[in-house]
Formats: sequence, structure tokens, C-alpha cells
Amino acid sequence: MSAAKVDVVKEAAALLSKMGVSSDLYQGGDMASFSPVTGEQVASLKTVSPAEVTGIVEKADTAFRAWRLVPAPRRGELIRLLGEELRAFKTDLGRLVSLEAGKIPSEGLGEVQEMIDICDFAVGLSRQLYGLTIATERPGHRMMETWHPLGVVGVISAFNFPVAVWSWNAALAIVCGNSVVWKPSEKTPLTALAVQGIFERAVARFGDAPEGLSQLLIGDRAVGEALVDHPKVPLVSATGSTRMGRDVGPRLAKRFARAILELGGNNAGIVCPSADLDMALRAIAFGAMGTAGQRCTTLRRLFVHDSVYDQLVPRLKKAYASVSVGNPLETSALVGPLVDKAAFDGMQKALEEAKAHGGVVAGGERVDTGSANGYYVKPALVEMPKQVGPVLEETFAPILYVMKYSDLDSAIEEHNAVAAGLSSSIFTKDLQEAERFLAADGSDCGIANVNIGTSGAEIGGAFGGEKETGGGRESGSDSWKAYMRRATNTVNYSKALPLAQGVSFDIE
Ligand code: UN1
Repeated sequence: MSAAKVDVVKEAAALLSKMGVSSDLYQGGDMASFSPVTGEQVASLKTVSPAEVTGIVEKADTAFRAWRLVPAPRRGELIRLLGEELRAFKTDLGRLVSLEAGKIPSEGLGEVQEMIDICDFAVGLSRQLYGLTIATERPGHRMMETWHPLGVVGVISAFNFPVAVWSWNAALAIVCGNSVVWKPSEKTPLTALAVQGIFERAVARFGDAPEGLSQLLIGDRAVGEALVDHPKVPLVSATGSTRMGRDVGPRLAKRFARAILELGGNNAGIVCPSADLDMALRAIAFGAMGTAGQRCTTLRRLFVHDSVYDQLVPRLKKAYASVSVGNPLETSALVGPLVDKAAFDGMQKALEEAKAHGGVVAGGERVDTGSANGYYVKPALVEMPKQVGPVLEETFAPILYVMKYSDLDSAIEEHNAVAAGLSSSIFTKDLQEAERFLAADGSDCGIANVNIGTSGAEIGGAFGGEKETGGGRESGSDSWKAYMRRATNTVNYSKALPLAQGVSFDIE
């Protein structure tokens, strides 16, 4: 094994210093951070304790009380500046995402682009936080809706989109007049420090934003719990596993706080007889192998019509066999590392189970890139006789289970027969099939696409899914409403007091 040429420790320090992060924050602390690229320890971060969370939330609450009075278009100006800073640091932050999350360069940069896009979206939104005017049943009355800022928004994010998820939440939360407290994944704290540094630059240029408008909690699970349980946090947006959501959801429900949950996915595609197979092949390859299968929108199940199975699947196998796997900081490989050994072990276990259920596995073996602790794998394509065992679960690794179908109705039934409901796609040129898939009795997912893969959604749409995916929606469309409190206002400008529903209550 030859040692990796890039020194991840030095490079991380150089990038962080460029983005305004003091080395005190990530040297000599008690939380180790690693790079999946080489498996080496990169930093030791200072952490906060659960007891310190209260002070941080109090500060955020004070910031909220001032910020909610700033006109929304002015709040948008801060996010406009944030977008400018992100543009200026796109290369550096993208590179740090590759170093800390193992994404290939274009995906690291793409993640920062998603941040820039949501900033642009939120700036426009800051002039469009509108409510309805509703016809009233009483003469001389007016009824309307007003949307008010909500409070401190807690954000819990996962390693696989270490910075974009914060921005989908924070950009909206801030234009909506809220403050933000962010608990990033313990696997990706350095990119969070960098984003905090970039945010603070935007705040400095803005001038008079309240202190503590967006703060970071570097710490372990107990710190996340303290945030989730804090009575001054009316909304928590949490991205991660369904297991995490099962813990966070009830805790929030118990104190009647709101939740935006973005949990697991077990996303599928259907390839119909009329599909453009060249297009389907590319979409499937990116959806299933991109980001080393570590997106919540990753394509994990594929139903191929039996009339095209023998044309598509051999080509797919060829693509799997030839895909480049390697160090994303040094090579132009299309597939980078898994996040850690646990992810590798989980993948191997799922492949063994698939075999036990009659699956025929191609790929899945470890690839040596010269770093003993970097976990690189050949993406696995598994032909399954039917949808059983591990096919029903989300394994956060590049495994694509391929199954044959002959009848679209039963393929859609199988498609929906899993616990998660995030993203889905159909490949067809037949309008009836496409519309059937998008109809009320079609895909049961929050995202349903035609002739596009399951991953790589734009920020303009509402992002999220149903069932065990958690039901939350963030990013585009009217997702902003989740970050505000709606007041229904009725104004009586008459000289009488008519009661609704014709009730009479005449006192002397
Ligand atoms: C995630 O994996 O947590 O649609 C989100 C996509 C990205 C977002 C993925 N825009 O693949």
C-alpha cells in the first residue's frame, strides 16, 4: 500500500483558516474527527456539554426577539450576503466537504451550489411571506392570515449532506424571522465550523444582526437531546436515520413542539418497455452509485420489465464493473469512500443476507486505495428473485437490488411495499404509464419523477417523504410555512357585533 499524497490534516487546517475558523476550535479538544478519504484523524474539536445548551438557546431566543421585528426583506439581505460569501468560498467549502464526507469534487461543489441556490430562493421569499384574505360571513368584517416568526429553530443534520441541509433550513428560518441552533453530525463537524465562519462573515457585512442569530453545537447525542427537549425551541428539523426520528419525533410531540423529519429512504425506479434505455442507464448509474450510495435519495431498488431486462441489465453490469472507485481528493474517480468501517460492515452484511435469499451479487468487494482505514467498495448490483430480506431495508451503501416485473400495477404495488417513502422514478415514453405512476394510486413517495433518477432534486421543490421518511418538507415550494406561526385575524369595521353562525347573545 502506498501512502496517500494529500495530507488531510494540513489541508483541512489550511481550508479552515481560509474560511475564518480559529484553530482553537478544532485542536486540543475532546471530540476526534476523521476523514473517510484516508481514515485518519483530522482534528480534535472543543465540544459543548448538554448543560451548556440552555445558555446557547437562551441567547438564540434573545436574538429571535430582536430579529422578528426586522422587516423580512431586510432579513433577506443577510441571506443575500450569505449567498455571496458562499459563492466566494465555493471551491474551499466544496473541497472540505470532499475531505470530510468523502464526496467526489463535483458532488462537493454541487452541495455548496445547493446552498447558494437556497439562499437565492430565500432572498426572493423574503418579499413574499404572504397570507390569504378570506371571505367572511359577517358584514363589515375582514378575515386574513398573517404569518409571524416562530422562534428558535433547531437543526440536526447528517454526515451525507453536511452543509446543504443546514442551509435549506437556516436560509428559510432566518428570512422567516427566526434564529437557528445547529447540531451537525459528529462525523462532519469541520464543515459545520467552516459554514459558521462563512455565516459570520455575512453577519459582519450586514452590520446590525443580533448576536447569536445562528449558533453551532459541537457535541454528542446528549447535546442533540438537550436541544430537542428545550422548551424554547418550538421547531426542530432533523435529518438522519428512521431510528433517530423515532427518538426525536416523540420527544418533540410530548412538548407539542413541531418537527420536520427527513429520515430514511428506500427509493425505487421502474423501467418500462418503452423506456429510453440509454437515458435510464445513466440515471440509474448516478442514482445508485453516486455519492457511494450515501444519499437518502439513492436508488436502492429497480424493477425492470421482463421485455427489456436482458437489454438493460447486462449494460448496467458493465457500468458497475467499469466504474472508477478512488480517493476523491487525488483522483477523478466517480465513487469515493464509505463514511466508515460500520458502513462497510453494514453493506457486507446486507450482501450476505441477499445471497441467502437467492440474490446474485456482482461487486461489493473492498477496493484498496492505499489507506488501510479508508473504506472503498465496488458498488454492488444484486439480481433478486423477489423483494425480500435486505431489499426491504435501507442500507446506507451502494447496493442496487434489481428485480423483473411483467405487470405495471403489481410493480407499483411492490414499489410501495416498503416502510420508507422518499423518492421514486419511472422510465417510460408511455403517457398512460407515466401518469399512472404519478396518480393517487401510483408512487406513495414525497418525490415521484418521470425519466429522471431518484436523487439530485432541485431546491425549488418541497423536499421530503412519507411513511417512515417522516413526513417533513423542507427547501422550496411553500415549505417556509413550517418555519412560521399562522395567525387568523378577523377585523370588524362595522358598528355592529354580528356573531358567527347566527348565534344571538343579547345582554342588557
Ligand atoms: C439527503 O441525502 O439527505 O435530492 C438529501 C438529492 C439532494 C438532497 C439529498 N438534493 O439527492
